[in-house]
Amino acid sequence: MNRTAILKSLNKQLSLTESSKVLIVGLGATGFSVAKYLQQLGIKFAIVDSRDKPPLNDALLQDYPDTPVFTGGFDKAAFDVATHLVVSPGVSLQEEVIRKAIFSAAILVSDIDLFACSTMKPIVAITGSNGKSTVTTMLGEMAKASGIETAIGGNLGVPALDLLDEKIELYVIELSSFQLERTSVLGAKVATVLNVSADHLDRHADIESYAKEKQSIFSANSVMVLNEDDVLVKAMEREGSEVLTFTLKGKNGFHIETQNEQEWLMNAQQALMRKSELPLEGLHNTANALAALALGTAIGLNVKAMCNVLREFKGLNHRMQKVAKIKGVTWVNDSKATNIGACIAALKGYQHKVVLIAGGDAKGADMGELISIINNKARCVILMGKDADKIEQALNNSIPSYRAATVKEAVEIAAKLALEGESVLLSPACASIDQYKNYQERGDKFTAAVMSLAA
Ligand code: UMA
Ligand code: ADP
Repeated sequence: MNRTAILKSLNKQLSLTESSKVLIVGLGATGFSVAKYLQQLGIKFAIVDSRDKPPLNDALLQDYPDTPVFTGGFDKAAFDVATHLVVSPGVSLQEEVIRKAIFSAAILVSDIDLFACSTMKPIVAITGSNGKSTVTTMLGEMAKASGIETAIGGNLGVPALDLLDEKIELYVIELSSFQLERTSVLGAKVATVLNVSADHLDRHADIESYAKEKQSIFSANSVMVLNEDDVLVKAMEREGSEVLTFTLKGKNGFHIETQNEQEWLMNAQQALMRKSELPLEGLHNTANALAALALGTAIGLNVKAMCNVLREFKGLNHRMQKVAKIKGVTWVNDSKATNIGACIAALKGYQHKVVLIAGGDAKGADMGELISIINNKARCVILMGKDADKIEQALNNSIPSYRAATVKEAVEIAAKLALEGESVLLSPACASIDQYKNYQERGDKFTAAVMSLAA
């Protein structure tokens, strides 16, 4: 779309015009992408960030030296003059100054709204508590293998606005509940909620309101791809919409079936590929593969190309990633397991006992839900981070537990405890931000500590 068409669309859908005054809240990856976008369109903006020196401050002022940037708090005067707020996903909408500005008529929009107004190309939108990045990447690869110019991003890493390019024919966008709660005009051609389990309950009132934010990924005309095995997701089905389903338990839609003693990934009666051809371990990854096949089918991708991508898909770093096998002990980095659902999925996959390293910021979740699977699969746990106490109290001495100050120390303790034939699994069930920059840093420090054991 050219500038004139984008401005027309922004005006129509978000009442945003060249004379609007936009306040960007948060100078991270999202805020920077919004600044670049507005600058190109010639729309005035200012930026606020509660940090004294946000990481992208210098880069922004170098590129756009005249931008008013207010740091070290949320400057009330900047909110008072704003006609529109673009609030970064990491900033809560419950901040008083934001609530007041919206109450007195500032229009809340997200970077995803701006993105959706700036392209006519089809958007596939993917959310869920777990598996978003894996399925987004799988589908992106499938579309590319089918010969379609495809861009993938969103919560996955590259902000949606940075993906905009005339040559792109399809956008595959991962969305978090935070992005969805502030988005109103997405209009995805195909959308999915992969699953819903407790996460981000420090920001959402309860799991129902969290699920409701996820549900808002479906626009009136979206083809819905739904997880038949998840009660909260299944309840999102809307009469009159085209629906495709995937299941590990049932025999409808995209599912698993045994034929001639082989398990097959199926679409209704059609056998697609053998389950044993999937390199990714864990039943949750079979569900992810079925979801990607359903999404790909909804946009008309070639079945052969989709299956070939799944045959080659080795998984993303920090998700059940095998780091090393040392003296018969396998070390696994699942640092991206930042909630209970991911940790449960990891533990379920084991037939032998593991030494589990867990803990960090539980984000308001009830750690009690983890205990039966931990007791079943772990021989002992090593706990760290802000909510180590919470997990220890829930465990109530049912298995031995140890404390570590850092993930490096946890590795050193695990090396003394793990027996030949066991695995040491970093699957924290918690976010990392109480101790680390992000889950990547936590996972990298785990890997480095394991490698120094190997050396
Ligand atoms: N900030 C404040 N006050 C606050 C909180 C944040 O001023 O109270 C500022 C920070 O100082 C920061 C800025 O807001 O400078 C923006 O931070 P942000 O946290 O919104 O992060 P971005 O850099 O814009 O990255 C966001 C997503 N981050 C979050 O949702 C927390 C990234 O997802 C996403 O990749 C990126 O947009 C591009 O779309 C990361 C994530 O952790 C991977 N997501 C969560 C998850 O997956 O569980 C939801
Ligand atoms: P997200 O982007 O939703 O965080 P990822 O694909 O990055 O999802 O995986 C995050 C964590 O969730 C990893 O620990 C991974 O092993 C686990 N996981 C992936 N898919 C699923 C699923 N379908 N159900 C439960 N856990 C999953």
